[in-house]
Amino acid sequence: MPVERQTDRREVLKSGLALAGIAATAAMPFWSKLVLAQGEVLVPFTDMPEGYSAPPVTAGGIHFLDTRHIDSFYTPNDDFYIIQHYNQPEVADDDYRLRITGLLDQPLEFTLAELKRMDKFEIDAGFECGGNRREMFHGLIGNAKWGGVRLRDLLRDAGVQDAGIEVVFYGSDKGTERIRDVDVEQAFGRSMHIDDAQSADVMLAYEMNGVPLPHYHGAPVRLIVPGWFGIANVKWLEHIHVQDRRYMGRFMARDYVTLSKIDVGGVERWDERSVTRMQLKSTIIRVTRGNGSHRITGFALNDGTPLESIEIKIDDGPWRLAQIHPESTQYSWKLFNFDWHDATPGEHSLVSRVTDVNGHVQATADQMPEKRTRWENYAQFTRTVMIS
Ligand SMILES: Nc1nc2c(c(=O)[nH]1)N[C@H]1C(S)=C(S)[C@@H](COP(=O)(O)O)O[C@H]1N2
Ligand SMILES: [Mo]
Repeated sequence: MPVERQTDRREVLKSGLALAGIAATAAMPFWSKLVLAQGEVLVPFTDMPEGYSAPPVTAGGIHFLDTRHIDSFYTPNDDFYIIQHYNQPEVADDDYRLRITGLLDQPLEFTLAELKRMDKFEIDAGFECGGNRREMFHGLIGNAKWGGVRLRDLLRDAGVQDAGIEVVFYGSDKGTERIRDVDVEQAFGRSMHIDDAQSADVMLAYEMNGVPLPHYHGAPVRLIVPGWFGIANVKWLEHIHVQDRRYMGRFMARDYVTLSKIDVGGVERWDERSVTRMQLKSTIIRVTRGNGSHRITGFALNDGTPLESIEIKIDDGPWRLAQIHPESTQYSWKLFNFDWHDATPGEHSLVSRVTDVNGHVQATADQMPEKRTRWENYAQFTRTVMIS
């Protein structure tokens, strides 16, 4: 079947939505509220266990969304997913210090008050855990407005020397790691190439949705790397170090490493690479019924490349264009909906796919590389529902 998609570059460029990373064709004349209307009810997924629910937030625990209940563009702070690999350190605002060290003209140290006096930067960014997966119906996701300072402003003031090519970010949470046969204490650490670290969107956030960063999300300061998987966003950030060689800590080089068989310059190789930029992905999260019609809702995430379209396929029908939520911005999640007017009683399969402006289309399960690790699950995800 032909894809319902018209690309008129002029239209796209004219539209303010193009700046928000959405092609004009994917914008829509209407978008009803994310909150269910009076009388609108969830249609049961037959691929979901009866009584399914997401666990509540608990100290030290992990939390994920019951994606059927997403009803706001910004995820409420107390429902945003939570993942940490060590402890959840408590850092008092007054005791907080951020140190920037390494191959710099001027090593720097900041208090929280000093960071707050600098030029403020805000950005909408949604992200998912690299380990997000179907078992939790892809609920390791969230979208927030982050407020803080640009990392590149701090790096500029510190003066990165030519030899400084790698920027390492350490949290104040620590654990014991067995490396070969030695136990050593390690802080949570991640790194980036200096060019990535100096991009205009990378920031140190002390606010989440307009209030101070909550404890579980890394208070008082965390890194936010828009367009990257959650693992990049180091919480409880206390130390940034610029060095002349690759950092090979657990979360860069051993864990959050995708092992997959891919084409490497014409040779099929088992490749290992760090989980970094988000993959092109969309997922259907709910189906509702109200006012005599059905509505399919979902989310899409990617690395910030503008989107061309999000489409829905019902059973063996054609791909049909879904509508993207108008608040969407380049790095936010893109919530989408599709009004399904011709639903018939019985069980149906539903799947979404997202396409970016470079023509990359979300992979089907069959098109996914052979993969042996649990990270980066971005294949098209078929859901089944029972229409009564
Ligand atoms: N210091 C620290 N930062 C961390 C982690 C961690 O264990 N320690 N977990 C990472 C992972 S794997 C994810 S998915 C995100 C989750 O951020 P959130 O808990 O605010 O949603 O934080 C990242 N930052
Ligand atoms: Mo994660």
